[in-house]
Amino acid sequence: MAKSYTAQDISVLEGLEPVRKRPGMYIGGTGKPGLHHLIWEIVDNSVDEAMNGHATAIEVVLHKDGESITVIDNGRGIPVDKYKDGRSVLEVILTTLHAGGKFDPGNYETSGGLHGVGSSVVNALSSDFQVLIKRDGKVYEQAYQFGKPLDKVKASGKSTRTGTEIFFRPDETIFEDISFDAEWIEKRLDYSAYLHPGLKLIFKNELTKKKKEFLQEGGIVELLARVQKESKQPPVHIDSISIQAKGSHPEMPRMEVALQWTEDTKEEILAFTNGVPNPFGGTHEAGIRDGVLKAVRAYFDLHNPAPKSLAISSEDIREGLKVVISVFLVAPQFQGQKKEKLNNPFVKGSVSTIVRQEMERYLNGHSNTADAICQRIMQAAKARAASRSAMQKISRKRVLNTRLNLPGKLADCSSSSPEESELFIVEGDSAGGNAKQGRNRRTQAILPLRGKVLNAQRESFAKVSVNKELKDIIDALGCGIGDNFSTKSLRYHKVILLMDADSDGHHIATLMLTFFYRYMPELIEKGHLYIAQPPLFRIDYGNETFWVLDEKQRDKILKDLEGKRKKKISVQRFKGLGEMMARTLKDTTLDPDKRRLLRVEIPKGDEEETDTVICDLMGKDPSVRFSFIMENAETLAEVDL
Ligand code: 0RA
Repeated sequence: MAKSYTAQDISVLEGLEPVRKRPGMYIGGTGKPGLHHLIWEIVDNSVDEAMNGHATAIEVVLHKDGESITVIDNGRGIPVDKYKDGRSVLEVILTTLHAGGKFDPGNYETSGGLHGVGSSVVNALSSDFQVLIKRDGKVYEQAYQFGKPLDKVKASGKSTRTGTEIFFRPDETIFEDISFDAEWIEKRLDYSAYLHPGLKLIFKNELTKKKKEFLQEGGIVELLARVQKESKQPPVHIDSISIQAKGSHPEMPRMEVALQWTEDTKEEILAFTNGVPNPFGGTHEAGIRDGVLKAVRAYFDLHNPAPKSLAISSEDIREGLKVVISVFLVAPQFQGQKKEKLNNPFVKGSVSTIVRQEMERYLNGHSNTADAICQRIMQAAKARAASRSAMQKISRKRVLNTRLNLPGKLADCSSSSPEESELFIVEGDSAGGNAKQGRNRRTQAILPLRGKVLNAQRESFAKVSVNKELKDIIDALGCGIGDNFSTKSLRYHKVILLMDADSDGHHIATLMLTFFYRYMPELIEKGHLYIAQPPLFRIDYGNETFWVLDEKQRDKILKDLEGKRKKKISVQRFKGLGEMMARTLKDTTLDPDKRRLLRVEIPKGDEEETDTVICDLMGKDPSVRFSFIMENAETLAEVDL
């Protein structure tokens, strides 16, 4: 039984003014993630109530306006009894900012130690906030605006049930946009269900009149199975390895891990603290990596499955490994306001020790599984060794003679000064042919891409470095790759992607961007990477010609011309670069005096975000990839050159 709770135990710390003054400090920002953070603050309180064993279901309602939310739980209900200053405890909780601290933990059996704390922040940032409590046979209600109560708590009826219902509408003067994204809410609830097995999470969307329920009895083992399925690659061993530890460290009452090797090349670790995802990992992620590496190395040392000549690196061990780790901490510390990264230093060692011990025990007790894992790791080590020797050959040749090593299909420029040289990477042979005819031979080189470009995000370094098309690009640029990259030997100071303005073209451009971002980030950082903008339409009006980039621009020009309506108007749509006359391509896209180029930039301060965006999108649905490049075309700096 928890110690009984009294109103006096809650100490008033601060008013809500600081929240309205600097919302970013409390919810990370006032953009879309910050807006949705309001929901998570409320839901997390209800989840806490459930984790303490007092609630079994939580419902999130997105109302018809798309701009307001209700969160309902069947917990004990926030207490409404009188606090020492005469106000109700409910009001104190909803108007007190518990800056960085927590309620006296002696009275609560919470894992996060922040019971009800975030609700005051949501209250402060809402133009309307209503709370309804069912408790002690009664219903109580209170309404707020901008964090200020409109009245006292009022008993409004009877109920045999208990629970808390919170309605809020974010303050539109604080947030950039207050419309919620149903998909975001759904995804978060979907994940939460795995982390709190047995807890029923309901999402009611009044916009679509749809209701979804998330309930996962299988917990993170089930989540891992889903991660593996989504990778579309078979597992290396059928049963995943799962570890549950209780009370190993006084500050970490619970920890759960599920892991499995797969034939996928990507390592994936989903990390959670107190049921909240940490997209940038942190000390629990570091701990699991360390523990797994140590356990596997110990197993290799004991059983010697690998030939002496085969060196096994930590990358080999991690290849294709899928992990879900969920830790529960009494006082979690995070880096970043949005709890993206766990920071408690003791967690690394603690997780590593438990994982190492449990994994070693498991491997030694399950020799079939252990064998399969060893084979998978050795396969990765062999592939890496093969690609390393291929890479060494490439760089040795380059030292001997850079020119000799150039790819056969490169039409190089005659200038040997990188400052004035440009490389056009062109999709397809026919487009490549046109570009060759239309180029300035002295300063412009053309490299046509024929085969399939690998998705550099999904494939291992080993595969990327032997892919013919990517290898040709590496050779043509002459500047090496990965750790060996150096702009000193870059042969062209402008590297320009020239692709069709259709979805295939966008796809290839996205794959190329991913490749450069992963393996030659400096090329982007130093401003050497560009995207060409070939026209999609040609409009002739008498003897005037307009080159038009997209539909929007076309419609605008046509509207203007309709107004005059004196001469004949004709519109031609280019099916692809291959169909364009060489002369046209030169005049619109190649000629430095007439063309427009987009310079590719990684937005400053957003490096981590760019990283996750690329990680998230490159693995999955092609339509998502398409919209990624379309949307981000706006964030590319536009330069006229
Ligand atoms: C403070 C004390 C108690 C419960 C809660 C807060 C509480 C907060 C939230 C927020 C959303 N749902 C909630 N449910 C409960 C303990 C009350 C007691 O001892 O009866």
